[in-house]
Amino acid sequence: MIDTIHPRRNTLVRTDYRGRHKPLAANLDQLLIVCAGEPSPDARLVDRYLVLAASMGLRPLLAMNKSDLDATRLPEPLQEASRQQHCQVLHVSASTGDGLDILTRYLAGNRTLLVGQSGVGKSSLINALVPDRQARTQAISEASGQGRHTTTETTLYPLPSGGELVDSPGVRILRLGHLSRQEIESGFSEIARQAEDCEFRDCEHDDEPGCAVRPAVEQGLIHPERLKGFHELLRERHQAAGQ
Ligand SMILES: Nc1nc2c(ncn2[C@@H]2O[C@H](COP(=O)(O)OP(=O)(O)O)[C@@H](O)[C@H]2O)c(=O)[nH]1
Ligand SMILES: [Mg+2]
Ligand SMILES: [Zn+2]
Repeated sequence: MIDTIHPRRNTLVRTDYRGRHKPLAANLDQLLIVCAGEPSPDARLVDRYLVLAASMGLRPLLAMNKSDLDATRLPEPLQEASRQQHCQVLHVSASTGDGLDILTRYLAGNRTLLVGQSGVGKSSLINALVPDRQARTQAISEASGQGRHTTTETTLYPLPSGGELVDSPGVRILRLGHLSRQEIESGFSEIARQAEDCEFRDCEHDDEPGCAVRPAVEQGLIHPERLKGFHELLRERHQAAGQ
């Protein structure tokens, strides 16, 4: 029986196609964005994760996994995005254990949500960081087969160093249309700063007169890919509002 629900610092919600919110996890501290050389990083998706982190007040971390395969440099738009959002970048390998000691230090004492494209090595990282995890997951998937729980269930893994890892497949469908303009801007700090000089408060930085963001892109002060990412989320917000 549920007696009381303690106040939550933040709640991660999944928005379904009807716009209904479902809570997936709460009281998170950090967002660990996992990338790899292969599959190659999707800058647009990382922008979305950074917006999710900023809108929830989570510290973003980016783990470039599979460092054993090749010298995986972060694509330039991603470097820029991490710099602007103060997102620490770590190079790790779930296979060799390289860099996991540093990652462990960042995870200690925090509740961290793990996100990233399929195939980047999220499960492998959990296996490497959480003792006995492999045995447990196998037992679960054998029992439930391809059942619906395996795709929607949120799992909280306690870490030996304190803190927890949260794996929530539901967050992979990352709809952000319900966010306010301000929340979207929180994931694009350099655009938000520049937008203070736009003539119109609701300037969309397209071809409005007196826009301060467009010229900043032309002068190389704002990366064009970042403005594209911002525009994509504004469009999504308009669509959600129109439904
Ligand atoms: N070489 C190498 N392969 C890795 C590493 N981490 C994961 N993989 C491989 O990448 C594939 C996808 O990993 P998985 O953990 O299932 O990714 P997930 O979809 O994000 O959970 C698997 O074949 C892993 O063995 C790594 O650090 N180095
Ligand atoms: Mg996986
Ligand atoms: Zn503007």
